[in-house]
Amino acid sequence: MFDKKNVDYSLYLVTDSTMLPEGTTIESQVESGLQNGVTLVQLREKDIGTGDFVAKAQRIKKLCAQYNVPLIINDRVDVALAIDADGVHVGQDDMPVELVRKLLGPSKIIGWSVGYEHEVEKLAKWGPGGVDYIGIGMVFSTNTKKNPKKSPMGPRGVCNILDALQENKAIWCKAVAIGGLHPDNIPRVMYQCCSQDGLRTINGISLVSDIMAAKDAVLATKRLRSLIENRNFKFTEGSTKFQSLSMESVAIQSVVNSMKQGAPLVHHITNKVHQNFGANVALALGGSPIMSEVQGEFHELALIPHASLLLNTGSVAPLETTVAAVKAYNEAKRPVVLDPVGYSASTVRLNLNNHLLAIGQYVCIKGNAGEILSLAGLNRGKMKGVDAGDLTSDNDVLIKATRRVAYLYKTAAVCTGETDFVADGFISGVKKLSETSLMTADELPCYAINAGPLDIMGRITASGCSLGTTISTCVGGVTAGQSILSAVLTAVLLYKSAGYEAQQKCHGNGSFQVELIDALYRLSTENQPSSWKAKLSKV
Ligand code: 3NM
Ligand code: MG
Repeated sequence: MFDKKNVDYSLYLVTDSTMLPEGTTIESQVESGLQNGVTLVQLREKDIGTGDFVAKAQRIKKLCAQYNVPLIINDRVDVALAIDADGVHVGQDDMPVELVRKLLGPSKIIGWSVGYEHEVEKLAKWGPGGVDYIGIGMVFSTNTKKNPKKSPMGPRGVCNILDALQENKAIWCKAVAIGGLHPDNIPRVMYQCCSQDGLRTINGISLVSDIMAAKDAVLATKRLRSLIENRNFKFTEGSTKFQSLSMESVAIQSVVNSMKQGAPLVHHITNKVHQNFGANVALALGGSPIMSEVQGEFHELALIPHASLLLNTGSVAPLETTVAAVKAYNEAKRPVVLDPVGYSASTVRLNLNNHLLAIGQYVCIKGNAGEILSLAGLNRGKMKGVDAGDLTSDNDVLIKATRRVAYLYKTAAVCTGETDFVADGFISGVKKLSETSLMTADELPCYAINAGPLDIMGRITASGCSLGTTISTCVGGVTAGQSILSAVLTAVLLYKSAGYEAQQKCHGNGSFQVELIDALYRLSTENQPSSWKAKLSKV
């Protein structure tokens, strides 16, 4: 009998006999898993007679016992009792948890599938005598679960459930993530999924097909195990640590130098209004713009030294195209900047942006006040536009929202306005299961950048989008020893200072646009940040 307090949830294999490759059996796949680092097994067999289920369960139980790993039975309390399994996993529509507990007694493990925060409130009311762990899902889309009643929640959805566990003080309850988890996304899920108080991460990765459908389940499990042990999730080549603010001017000069020398390829997938202006902004900074929606060349482009991707969802490119681009740049460990234009202005945009946020890792997410507030979930339930207007005047709320976005997506979040705010979410990333970040969302370093009112910025089109171009060009240039965050701060300072200069010189909207490009060229070429008008301060 296992002491359920000591169960290791880190690599939780759920079985499925319908996907076994030729020459394998459920027993051989499970044993390959057990030999190479699976720490918990769930027998999940649909469409199988009770007799067969019991016989199979007995065989798997024997195997698990050899490796000292607990066995959980999916759904069937009777089967679990019959073979004296270590626990049962039930879904929302299965036998109620209170009854499962009554039948199993206090020492067995009960797992529950959870997809929504209100379900966490329920389990909190049952207390430690109810649910022992939850399977949070589905994280990504998967072919394994037939007719799913939920849609993929992404790492953000997992964060929301972890927050709910903390808010409801369900400290006893462990949590694993499930659904579409594979080596290409597991490190990112481990990195991103953390409650906003920094105290709770997932305790394990739960999966079916990556092992059950593997032609070589030994290799598949070894690979999974090493990802779980590996603490260093690296999603760009540049260091993500910001050195120190006292090095401000020197750090900025060095970022600008690298940008000029690196001549980054700045791959834009952006709205039509921005394409021409953005290309000119990139050129003024010494970058090399390319506006490509040709999926076939994404991998090649991402491998060019100093390439970066700017994704602007203003006029919506096909989802398949944008997803392929993010994956290509993430895979090449090259930076991706996301500008979620009109984030929640329509359901189509909301779904598109949320999908992109779920499938990728971004070095920077830049938005205006309305977008950042929506992303942070701080204007939820309020009417769009009108209320955002009220909230945007409150800097404390904007700072909170910027930090929250940075924390949730482990990114540099930029909120634009008369004062721009930049929050550093990189340091909040969790690199190991069950580890805590020890930093809350509200404690993240945050910076303010101001150059006085620049009303004219709002009177030319694509001025916000071109800050995205500037950020992408700066982060593309980052070399070893520099940080992504200092590149983002440099971009915001440079762009605002250029805006100030252009406003002084222009005669109206038309000449402002021309002067802005001139000023970006001049300021970046002279590279004297101490003379820039925009100033950086710590919030
Ligand atoms: N439960 P794979 S998703 C069994 O969301 C199961 O509750 C889910 O399979 C949930 O690792 C899922 O092959 C299937 O994607 C996971
Ligand atoms: Mg079920």
